[in-house]
Amino acid sequence: MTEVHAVTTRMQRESGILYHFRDHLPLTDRTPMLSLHEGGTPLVHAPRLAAWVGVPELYLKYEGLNPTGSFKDRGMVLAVARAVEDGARAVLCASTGNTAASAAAYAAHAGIRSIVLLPAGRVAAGKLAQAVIYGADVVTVDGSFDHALALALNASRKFDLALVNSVNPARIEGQTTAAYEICDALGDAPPVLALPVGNGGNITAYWLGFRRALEHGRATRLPRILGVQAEGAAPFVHGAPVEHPDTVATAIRIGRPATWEPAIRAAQDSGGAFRAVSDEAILEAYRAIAAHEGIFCEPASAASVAGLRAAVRAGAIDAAQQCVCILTGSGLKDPDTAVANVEIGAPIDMNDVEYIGRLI
Ligand code: AN7
Repeated sequence: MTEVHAVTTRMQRESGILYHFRDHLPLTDRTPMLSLHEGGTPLVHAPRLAAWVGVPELYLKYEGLNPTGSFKDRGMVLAVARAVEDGARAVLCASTGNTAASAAAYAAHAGIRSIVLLPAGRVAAGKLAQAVIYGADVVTVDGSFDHALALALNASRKFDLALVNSVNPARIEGQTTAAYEICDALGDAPPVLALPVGNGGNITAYWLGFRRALEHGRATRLPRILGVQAEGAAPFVHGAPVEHPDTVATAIRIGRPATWEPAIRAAQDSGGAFRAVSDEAILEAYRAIAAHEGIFCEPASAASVAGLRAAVRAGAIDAAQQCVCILTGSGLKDPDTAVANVEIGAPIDMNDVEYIGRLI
């Protein structure tokens, strides 16, 4: 083995959340230590966006820098590893897109098959492209995500397939690692944490992670958690399922969340709340995050910033505090939404240098 090879092999072996958080995750001697170098995402200081939101100090946890471009990789690496350990030859999930991309990638990396059920016509282009190219069996369902999830639950029972939706406890366990990383980066838990909520898995995982961080002395306090939903898909805000969920933030176009009670407890027990924001407010925040901080997230992720801004303006939270917003996915997942309302002018003459001068 060459020296370079030895170093890169070690880097691979000692990467990812299974290795880094091995003392905090449900691993056994037989769990394959899969890694695509997930986790370890940056917590970006965002002073210009803080002024726009109306808070003194704001950080963005940019989960779009995970290997498949979303936070799902943290839970998926563990869920797929446990499935492999249990002898599964295939994993199954329903998805608004990111779970499917992540499941397909980790299944490919582990050498097993993946079957992903997607709501027909409502999955962002990048996510669909990922699922296809990672080699998943992509099945579109004539219905919403909620129908696809019901079908996945049914099929997983009937055919004894490893379901890797967030009803799988390994998904939640893996996703707790983001809370540890935030505590380690800030030296404590932040007073306020805002994140987008769809199925309710991630808010459940963060609350569990912060409580464990407190127990282990990684933090001295717990954050208030603000769960943000899109107005057209806000079952946690209404306290009841939504029959026909709709929003530009297709990742969180979910009317019947799979994780209900634990998600509600996360908001309530933390002294936080759920809040709904309009699609206009989501897109405004989506542009502001990119323009003020140079970070391109997907629309669902921008709901966290839109919700925090709305809560500050409504006087619903004490604004004089350090805040963290979770940017759950990369903007490159959904290029169509970015360019939907942009007119690019006709090509200019190749010698028209004066055109550039007129721009400044
Ligand atoms: C970017 O991929 O449900 O409340 O099937 O992709 O844990 O569901 C995605 C959810 C937030 C909401 N931000 O998290 C799926 C899926 C992004 C997401 C959420 C999702 P949960």
